[in-house]
Amino acid sequence: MSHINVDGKQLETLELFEVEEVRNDFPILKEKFSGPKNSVLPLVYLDNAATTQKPQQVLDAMQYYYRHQNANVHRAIHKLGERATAAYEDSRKRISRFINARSHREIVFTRGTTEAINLVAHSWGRKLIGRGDEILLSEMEHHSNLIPWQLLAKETGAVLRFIPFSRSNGTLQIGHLEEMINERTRLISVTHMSNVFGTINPVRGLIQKAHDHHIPVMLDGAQSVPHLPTDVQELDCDFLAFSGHKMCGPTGIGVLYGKEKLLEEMEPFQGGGEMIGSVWLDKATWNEVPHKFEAGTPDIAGAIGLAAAIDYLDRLGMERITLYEQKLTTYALSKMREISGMRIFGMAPFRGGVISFYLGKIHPHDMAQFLDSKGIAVRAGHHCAQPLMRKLEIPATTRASFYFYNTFSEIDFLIDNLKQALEYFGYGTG
Ligand code: 7TS
Repeated sequence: MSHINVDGKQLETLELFEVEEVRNDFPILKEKFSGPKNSVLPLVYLDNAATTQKPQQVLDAMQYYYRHQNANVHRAIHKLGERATAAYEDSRKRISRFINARSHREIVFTRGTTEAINLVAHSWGRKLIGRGDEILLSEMEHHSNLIPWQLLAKETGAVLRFIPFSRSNGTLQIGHLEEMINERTRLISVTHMSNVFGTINPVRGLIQKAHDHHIPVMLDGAQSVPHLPTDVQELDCDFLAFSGHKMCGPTGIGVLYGKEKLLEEMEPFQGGGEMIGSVWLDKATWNEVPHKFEAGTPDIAGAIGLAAAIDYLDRLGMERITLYEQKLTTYALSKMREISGMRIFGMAPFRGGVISFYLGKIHPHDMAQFLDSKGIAVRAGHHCAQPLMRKLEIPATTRASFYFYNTFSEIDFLIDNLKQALEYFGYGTG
């Protein structure tokens, strides 16, 4: 029996799912493109860190909502409104169970990870952060977990400090944590999994250490929640942000998990309908959490679609998904390393299925375009992590990122075409 290891936790090997059966649930994976000389190119979708594809079950759930339940939530005194409200609030409960929150009141619907982090920076930060206070981030953050804090720092006079990463393998240099924490540290906000390196950061230890100093921790779970079993009580994180579209759900919906006590202390994010208790011309009181943070008509169909996605992932099993992706990634890494001139950025011992690379002197954009001409969708660029790229002294990488519906033969096809790219751009394979 083999084992996988996520952040130091052993997961038993489980019987895996049939990937071809899984693929049948995703209509878009059957898309084809026209290639040169009237050839037909099947889609090989390896851009899952950007967004994932949607199974029929999610599409059906959203269509069912619009066909049978559509009304505004929380307001109507009619049967359709009751249906919509029940479906929306039931989605919140299912999401709450998925990450093992203590209560569904700890689940705030947002537009995505970006909005969830902005919400905390705004509502928690502007209330609790003052001049000279310190917020600890890491050097490997997506801009989503950097710019909101820069804006807060500019406004309040707070100071941002950064846990460094190792240039050699893309791991967080967590040993620096103790010396970086001081009596002015108010919050640590780090990514659970890097969208460039694939590194799974050792957040359990980080959270424990932070809590020893009574410092709350926010996790950017955009890349981790879709791929790893997530238990917020076990992690004991104070906030967690994630996006529906990176886990088979629709775009436009995401989640901020926050410990209820912290959410209670925070000011609202946006003002408008639904988030109020009572309103006078010159003042207002606020609704209870989580509604205090959900001003205006929410993305009802999005929440329902996300809950359907979560049901889908649950049925496959998050541990199975992690295990399958680890096997796929280990295979891809071993094959890629055999290609001469291959530089892979991020070789952490605990990593997910995101592989950033540079092959020979082929510019990442040229590489992505070449692969696209073969039907392979990858991403090239700075991946919204410019400070990380600056530290590596590169402008961009090509990035292949996997999900549970990718196959070993797709990896073989990628490897084959990486070798062909070397020939095509005149570098040979030797
Ligand atoms: N944090 C991380 C670690 C991410 O990878 C992303 C999106 C975000 C935050 C923002 O998520 P959003 O849903 O609010 O946009 N990452 C990527 C990517 O790597 N390529 O496209 C989007």
